[in-house]
Amino acid sequence: MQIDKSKIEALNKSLLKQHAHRFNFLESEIPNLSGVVQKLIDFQVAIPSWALGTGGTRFGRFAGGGEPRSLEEKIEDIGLLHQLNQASGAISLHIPWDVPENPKAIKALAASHGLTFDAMNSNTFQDQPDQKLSYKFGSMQHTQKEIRQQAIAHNLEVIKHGIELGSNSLTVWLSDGSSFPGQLNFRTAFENTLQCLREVYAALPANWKMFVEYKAFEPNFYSMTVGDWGQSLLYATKLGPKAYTLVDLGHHLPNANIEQIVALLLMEKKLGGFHFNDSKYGDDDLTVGSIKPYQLFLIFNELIDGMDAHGMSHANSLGWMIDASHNVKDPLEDLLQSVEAILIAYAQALLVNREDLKTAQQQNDVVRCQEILQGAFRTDVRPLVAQARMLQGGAVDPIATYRALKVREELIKQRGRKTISTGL
Ligand code: AFD
Ligand code: MN
Ligand code: MN
Repeated sequence: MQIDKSKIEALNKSLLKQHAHRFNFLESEIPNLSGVVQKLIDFQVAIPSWALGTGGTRFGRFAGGGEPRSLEEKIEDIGLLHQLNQASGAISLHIPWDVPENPKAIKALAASHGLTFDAMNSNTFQDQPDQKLSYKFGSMQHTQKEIRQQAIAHNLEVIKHGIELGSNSLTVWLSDGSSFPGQLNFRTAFENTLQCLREVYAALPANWKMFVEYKAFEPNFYSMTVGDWGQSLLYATKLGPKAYTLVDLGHHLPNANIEQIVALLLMEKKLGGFHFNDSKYGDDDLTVGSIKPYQLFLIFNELIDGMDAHGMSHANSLGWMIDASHNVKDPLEDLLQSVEAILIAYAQALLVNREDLKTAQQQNDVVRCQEILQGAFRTDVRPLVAQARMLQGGAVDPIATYRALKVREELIKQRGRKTISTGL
């Protein structure tokens, strides 16, 4: 389904007076507001194809109803999000969960919804029914060469699908590691993995990037072969200029200073992309900004500082993606909230007066530094984000619009109540 544009406009109309009042107030307070709004318009966040169904835990899964049954329906769902928020203009595919059987048709369908293909994700953390060898003891780190070869071949396959769709990056997340001391020789595991990644790297088209995603623990609980940003950076550096580190917010040990990691990776020109989510304990994959919005703001503060220092485009030089999935909300409403949280944090960070901050830092005026950051963080920038959306034909209030138009009810009517979407 697609939403009738006039229905969005009609609902916008009823909110316009209040919105204008709030926006005008901000305009009177903040200089160069149109520059900020334009940056928000340009900023697009890719939606992962695996976040459109209700997630499960190892204890159970509760279907939400009307979930997409095919890649086509997933694209349709992201199209709906993009219609509402005008900021979800890309999809990130996971292979083999979402193999495009007819790439030309899939590409055309995505384009008809205004969507492009962001990073392709490979999967060597599960065994597929038709798979010859098992990844039970890892994939690229494996002691057996044939299994390492199978993992390489899979990644080459993923690149091939990506080329057909017009993607230009590959994200490799490995669940490789060990759950007990002594199980692995760390050095051999690293070297095997590096060798496999080198072969995949060699197959990247000239304009492609490879993102090496790290994770501190789970599914392995003693060691992960790409366990932290140091290890990822080591692989990326050894691989070459097309390899970068990918930061997934949920993949750190509790209380890690992610904003500092981001600052240093950017300094080294080795930050490739982001998986946004939020967490209280670990890889909880909760809605972006639902637990630690201040951390998200601080991350964006470093992102802007670092990207500006290198003259990088905020919109295009890094891969921006959501990687969240859980089991109690309507996935589409959840994704609307996540994108909104990202844009809010980005807008707040754009308001930081960098000259003033630099001066305060030089003078060791610690109190002033905090005032500057928190002054930006405590600004209610929601009217800015709404303005950017509205100028592009999106909804002033996407969730209210989604509910008023009964989108989920319509999807349930079309697809049924018990549909299950591929993914975790
Ligand atoms: C994992 C990682 C990785 C992977 C995804 C699969 O974050 O990005 O692709 O989940 O659902 O935890
Ligand atoms: Mn991730
Ligand atoms: Mn994760």
